[in-house]
This record gives sequence, C-alpha cells and structure tokens, in this order.
Amino acid sequence: MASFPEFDDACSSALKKHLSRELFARLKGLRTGNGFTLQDLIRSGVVNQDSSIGVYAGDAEAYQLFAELFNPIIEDYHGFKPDDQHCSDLNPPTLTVSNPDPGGRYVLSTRIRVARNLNNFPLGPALSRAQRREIEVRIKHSLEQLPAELTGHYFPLAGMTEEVRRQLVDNHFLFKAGDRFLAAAGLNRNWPEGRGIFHNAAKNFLVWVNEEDQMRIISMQQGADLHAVFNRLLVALKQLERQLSFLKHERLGYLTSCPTNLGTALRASVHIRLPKLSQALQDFNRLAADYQLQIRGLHGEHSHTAGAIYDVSNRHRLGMTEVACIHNLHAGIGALIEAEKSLSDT
Ligand code: ADP
Ligand code: CIR
Repeated sequence: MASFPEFDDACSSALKKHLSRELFARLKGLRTGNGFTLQDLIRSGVVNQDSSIGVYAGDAEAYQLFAELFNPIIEDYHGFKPDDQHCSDLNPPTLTVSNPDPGGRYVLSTRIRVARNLNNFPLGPALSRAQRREIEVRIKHSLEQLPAELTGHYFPLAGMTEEVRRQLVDNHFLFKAGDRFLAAAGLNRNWPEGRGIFHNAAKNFLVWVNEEDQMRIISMQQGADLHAVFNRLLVALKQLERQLSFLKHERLGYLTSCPTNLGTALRASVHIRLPKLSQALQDFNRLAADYQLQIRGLHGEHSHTAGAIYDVSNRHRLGMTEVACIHNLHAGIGALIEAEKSLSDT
C-alpha cells in the first residue's frame, strides 16, 4: 500500500476525511520503534470502507509520530484539541448519581468498562505472539490476587467449548470472534491464543484479555444502579493498579489501540427499551447528539437491535474525568426516559 488508498464515494470515515494526499506522502515513510507504519495504522479503514473511524495505533509512539492524522480524528470524536490536557480521576469524592430508572421500567442493565494496556509493551496491533502470551500470564496472575466479591476464574478462549463461548457472547459477557475491523488492524493474529475472559461467580465483574485492548475491565448488572456498578469498577481498578503498570500518556491519558477510547477509556452504557422514542427517529437522534450519547445495537458495536432495546453510552472519553462521563450518561438517560414518557402520554 505504497500509494494513496482508494476510498469509495459512500465511505464517510474519519480516516477518509482527514487523510489528504499530502499528509499521506509526508507520513508514509515513517515507522515507530516497533516497526508500526502508516499502512498498518490505516489498514482497517481501507479494508472496511464502512468504518466510522478507520485507524488503530500499534504503540504509544504512533500517537506522536502520526499525530498529524490522529489529532484531527481525536478532536472530531472527543472535542479534544491538540493543546487540551486530559486528567483522569480514579479517586473521586463520593459519586452522587441517583438511579435514573428506580422503577425499572426502561433500563434493563448497566455496564461500565475501561480499557487498559500494559506499560512497556506495544498495543495489540503490533504485539508479537510471545508478547501477547506474556501479557496474558501477567494479567491472569494479577486477577488471581483480587479480593472478596471480585474473586473469580480466568477462562482462556483456546480450549473453551463452542457452546460455552456462544453462551457467553449471547449473554453479553464475552467479545465476539472474527470482528473484521479488528482483523484488518492486526488484532486477531494467532487467534484464539492469548485471549480469554475472567469473571467472578456473579458475572458482575469481568475482564477481557487481549481483544481490542489488552484489558477491558468490566462491571455490569441488571437494572440502572450506576452507583453500584461504578463503585465495583473503582475497587477493582485500585486493586489491579497495585499489580500492573498501565500505559498512560501525559496528554492523552490511558492509551488504547482505537483513538475513540483514549483518556478515561471508559464506556458507561445502559440497555434501554424505548419503543416510542425509537419510532420518532429524528427526536431520538437529536437527543443523542444533544447529550453526546452513542447508540449501539443490542450486541454492541456494529450490531443491529431488537425489541426496541438500545445500547446507549457516553461518546466522549477524553478530556473529562471518569465521573463526568458517568454524569454525562446519567443526564442523557434522564432525557431519553422523559421523551419516551411524553410520547407514551400522547
Ligand atoms: P465495548 O463496550 O467494550 O466497546 P461492545 O460495544 O462490543 O464493546 O459491547 C460488548 C458487549 O457488551 C456486547 O455484548 C454488548 O451487548 C454488551 N453490553 C454493552 N452494554 C451493556 C449493558 N448496559 N448491559 C448488558 N450488556 C451490555
Ligand atoms: C470503525 O472505525 O468503525 C471501527 N474501527 C470502530 C471505531 C470505534 N467506534 C466508536 O465509535 N467508538
């Protein structure tokens, strides 16, 4: 891919928008210390013309070396400007969000996850097979030290029966296999080796290992108790940070392979049933935009939905604290529920 990539007329990715011929010519000869190139960075968006973003970083250095491409994509997605500074806060004062749906009429479940990668390793797209295996061993070891309600077991994907794997995916606990966006980014190499899932007995605390990021640390449960879900995540993070050193950038916060996850790397989502509002699509989309929400399907990113149930989450993760991300979602859910109620009354 030495020449400028072809983009379809229908392609509307951030990559297409921000990769000019001049920029391509300027960046195409560069490579990071791990050998990660512009071609590696854009492959997912070139192969998958329906990408919304289309780029992945192979290591921390890529965010510096290819900043001319990353920065405008990051600014478009998060509203974070090149001289803005991210500030995570995992020791917040008490989180005071009420349950946005105490009657349990709209919100089926709540999930908050953060992405993490380990210091002194490349990100997933540039990991060697041996490095991926070493990361799995380190993470597994750290998970074995977790206390009380977080205690659980690690289940490697290799050797898991198809039936068990399918069930975990269908029940929203495990990542799906064969994602074409990740495959083109080099994130599915040597699959399923080095990948797996940890969960406690209640399956309300889970960790994905070596999917899009080396760790996706997840707290989830039925209902809309954002407070309980967030606090469980904070307890787990505090424990894990004693064992593991996470990859962090002075300006961009926690580093992730996809630029949409930088900063807090936090996605707080609810599964919410909105039968009326989802019929009034313009209103639904306007509210989502006003409250900076992202709407996904019932089985996560790039999935369709069923039964008028949507995955609604905070869109921005960078340039704001973790608590601000949760407040953002909380306000958005409140507005969606109000709109659903008023449509039901008419
Ligand atoms: P991520 O949040 O890590 O970016 P996905 O969008 O792929 O990942 O979603 C991963 C899984 O989490 C999917 O099965 C999705 O349905 C599930 N999920 C997301 N939010 C919720 C929620 N609030 N309740 C239950 N499952 C959820
Ligand atoms: C894409 O470009 O569509 C995929 N690589 C996924 C991008 C991340 N999604 C998102 O908006 N958070």
